[in-house]
Formats: sequence, structure tokens, C-alpha cells
Amino acid sequence: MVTQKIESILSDSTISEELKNIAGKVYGEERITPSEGVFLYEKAELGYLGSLANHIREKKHGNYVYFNRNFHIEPTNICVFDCKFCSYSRLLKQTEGAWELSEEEILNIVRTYDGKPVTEVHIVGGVHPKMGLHYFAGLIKKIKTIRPEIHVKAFTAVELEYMCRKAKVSYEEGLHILKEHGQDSLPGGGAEIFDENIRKQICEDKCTSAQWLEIHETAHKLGMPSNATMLYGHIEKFEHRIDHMNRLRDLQGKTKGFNTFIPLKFRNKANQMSGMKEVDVIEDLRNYAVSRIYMDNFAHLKAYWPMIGRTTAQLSLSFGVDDIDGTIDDSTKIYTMAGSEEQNPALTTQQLVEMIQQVNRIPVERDTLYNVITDYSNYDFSKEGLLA
Ligand code: V47
Ligand code: SF4
Repeated sequence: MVTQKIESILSDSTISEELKNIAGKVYGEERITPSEGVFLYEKAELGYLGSLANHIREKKHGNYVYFNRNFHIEPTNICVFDCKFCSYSRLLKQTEGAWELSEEEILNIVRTYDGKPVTEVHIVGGVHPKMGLHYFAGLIKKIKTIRPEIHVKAFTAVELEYMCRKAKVSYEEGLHILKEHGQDSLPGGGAEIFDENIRKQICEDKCTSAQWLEIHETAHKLGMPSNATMLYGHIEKFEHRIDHMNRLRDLQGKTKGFNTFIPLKFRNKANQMSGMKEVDVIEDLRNYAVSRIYMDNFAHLKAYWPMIGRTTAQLSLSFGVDDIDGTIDDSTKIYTMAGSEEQNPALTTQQLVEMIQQVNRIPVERDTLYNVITDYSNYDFSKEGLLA
């Protein structure tokens, strides 16, 4: 997709002075303010936002699009919390639709990847009152015994806050124990929207915004990088999205520990907020673009394809996104249960590569920390039989 070059915006007489000023800042690599961020959401049209976001994305990453080979483990969907947007969790007393994997079942999932070139396992789930810090530390150690080189990205700040509280340890002690047992990084979930008033309405009983930020700051201090998400398209206003991103941008300025920012679109199937309409694809693309423009100190912006579907993921690559997560291998249920387009999210590496090439970008397989594993610029497919 071709968006207008940012230089032509600067000299376009039909574009307002305010929008030209913001384009000038982006061109000069100057940070935009919170009120400019809200202004972009309110006033800027899709083409303009795409031009700015694509300019930044190509300056940072050229034509590259990153993906990895990963699978998810969701140990349980039983959860002590009651987030209004969640379609996935079940309370301890509910049996229908609930699951709880035994340790052996989890380790067997890891064993099914023997000989397959996956580099990351992503472990998140409901907050089960009986699965605590020491259980999970032991589990990670066993996973690393089976698969020593795999990167373990595990537990949202919500899970970690509960584990540490129950084990009566500080966040620093808890994270240190998990790290010693083999946990490498943290995923970005549980952030939702940091504004305290919105949070109270959609997920009152789980970790606070301050706790989420403190846990990630502590992880970064211990040398465990992390991701950050934002759940958008529900009751929040544009100012709340900017406030959310601003708190993350400030923390990143302090620690430099975030790898990637992942906006997550609210899906409305089978949850307590099902009465709300979902936002449309235009809003998804506008949101990716504003995120890319605002989050100047985040290296990467990820579109999580199992949630938005393959086509929107492809489009997002012209609106600031440089990463589309991984092969997934049909191993997550969070979005399937919330009504996403992808009912069995799994792509072979070859399919991911072709999806990226179809929009004239260069696929790059990365590891969790964005080290390049394979650059597909001049890749000779005929030499390999392993593109499964
Ligand atoms: O925190 C739950 C979201 C998140 C719904 O770090 C929903 O690489 C939309 O964080 N509609 C968990 N979203 C998943 C997550 C994640 C996913 C992929 C990659 C990474 C990463 C992290 O899922 C929750 C919540 O924000 N979520 N229900 C729903 N109905
Ligand atoms: Fe539990 Fe997470 Fe669902 Fe909230 S989003 S109810 S913490 S599983």
C-alpha cells in the first residue's frame, strides 16, 4: 500500500497548520505532547496518520516485518478475578467451559514440540488460587530441562501480583525466584487501560495500574524485558488511550525494558460487555498509527493477528506496525472465545512469510528479543523442507 510521503504533507495547502506542525515534529524526530496525541485521534484522517506512522516505521525498520515461531500454554482459565471484558475465564465453582491442566499435561505440550524449530513459549492464563509462585517456578525449571534453549515469556503482571501476594514476597523477590528458575521475560497483558476510573468499571478487582507499572519496572531492573498492551475500543475515551501510552512512554524512558507495544482491540462475544459495539477496521488502523507516532521510544509495534485477523494484520503494516507475533499453532483460546476472526489461530512459517510478502514487505524471523534468526530477503525456499 502506498501512503503519501510525509514531505508532501508539509507542503500541502489543504492540511491545517496544527496537523502540519505535528507532521513537522515527526519529520524532525521530535516527541509529540499528550494534547497533540488526543488531537490526532480527534482530527486526523486515516491517510495522514498512515503517512506519519509509515515514515517512522520505515525509519526504524525499513521494509522488515518481524515474526517468531512460538506456541502458547494456558495452564487454566479458572480465575479469581472478574474482568467485565473477559470471555475466557471461569470462576472456581463454575465447571462448564473450565480447564485446569496438570503439570504433566503442560510438560507434554512442550514435548510435542521436540525437534520443531520454535523459539518461544508464551505462558499465561487465569489466576488460579491453587497455582502459586513456587508451583510455577518449578514448572518453568522442568520446561527448561526438556527444552533448555527455549525463551520462556510468562505471566502477566496480574498473575504476578497475585502470586507474590499469596507467597508473601516482594515483587523483586518473586521475580528473582522465577528468573532463577528460567523465566526470561514478561508478556504485556493485564495493562488494559491505566486510567483509574475506567479500570474501576472494567476490571475493578485485579492489580492496579500502579502495581502493573511497578512490576514491569522491577522486572526491567532485574534484567527481564517485557511487553506492554492496551485494551482499546470499549468505554475508554481518546484521552485515556493517550494517558495509558504516556505512562508507558515515561516508564520506558526510565528503564528501556519494553520490547514492544501491543494494542488489543476489545472483542465483544460472550462477556459482560457484550452489549458494546466493537470499533471498526478504520479505527484499528488509526489506533495503530497514533500508537506508532506517540510511542517514540518503543522500538516495535505489534499487531496480534489471531485477534484482528490476517487481512487487518496485513493492512496494519502500512500504519506503523512492524511485528505480527508468531505462528501460534492454535495454542491460545483467549481471542477465539471473545469472538475474533481467527477461530483456530495457526499459521505455518511459510504462510506467515507469504502473508508479509503479499504486501511487499520483507519477512524476518526473530527471537523474542528481536535478534534476527532468518532474513527472508533472498531466501531460497527450495533448499528447505522445514518451513512447517
Ligand atoms: O490482558 C481479554 C486481553 C490480554 C479480551 O506480550 C481481550 O506478546 C480483547 O496480553 N477482547 C492477554 N482483548 C493477552 C496478552 C498478549 C497477547 C499476545 C501477545 C502478548 C505479548 C500479550 O488479552 C488481557 C486483555 O487485555 N483480552 N479479553 C477481549 N474480550
Ligand atoms: Fe482473569 Fe485475566 Fe480474564 Fe481478568 S482478563 S478475568 S485476570 S483471565
